[in-house]
Amino acid sequence: MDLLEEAVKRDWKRLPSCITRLPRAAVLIKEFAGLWSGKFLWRRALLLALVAAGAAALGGAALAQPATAKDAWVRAPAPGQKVAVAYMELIGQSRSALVSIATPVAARAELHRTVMEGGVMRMRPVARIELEAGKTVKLEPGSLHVMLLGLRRALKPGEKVPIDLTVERTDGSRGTITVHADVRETAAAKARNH
Ligand SMILES: [Cu+2]
Repeated sequence: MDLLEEAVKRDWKRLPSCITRLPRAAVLIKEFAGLWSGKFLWRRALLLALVAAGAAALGGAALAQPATAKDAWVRAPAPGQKVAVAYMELIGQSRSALVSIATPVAARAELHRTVMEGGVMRMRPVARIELEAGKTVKLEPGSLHVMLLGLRRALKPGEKVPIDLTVERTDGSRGTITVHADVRETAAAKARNH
């Protein structure tokens, strides 16, 4: 074992990953160099294959999202209105929770639930939406919804609005899913406008 490999084995656990990637990359380059030189060809090829398989497995784990979203749409706001409401279906892939929402078209986005209190419809903020593998949570009119507050521009029917959903896994790590919500004009809005 040469000095470089020894240094990698000794230090990689103690250093931030951005730094440890450098010596590991150096080892990879060295392995490639060895492969091309033809020395211990089969052993080096096997090592490279293992490194590639390991990297693919790690990459796959990092990319696997704990949830997916579909059928996202935004109710087209009336002209001049600074607030819009978005709906979608969340499908859990593993135990997790939707913890925050953001979109470039609004200053902020909040999770809300519409509730009836003393015969009056009110909206209450929701801190998080719990998800489970195979469970679908519907954000729909009269129930859970996403409130887009402080719209930065008009939203036109037919356009798509990106909405970033931050989902927290049980280990506390977070992933972001971006959905593209259709801006739809509802029947009521059409009647008002025409
Ligand atoms: Cu609301």
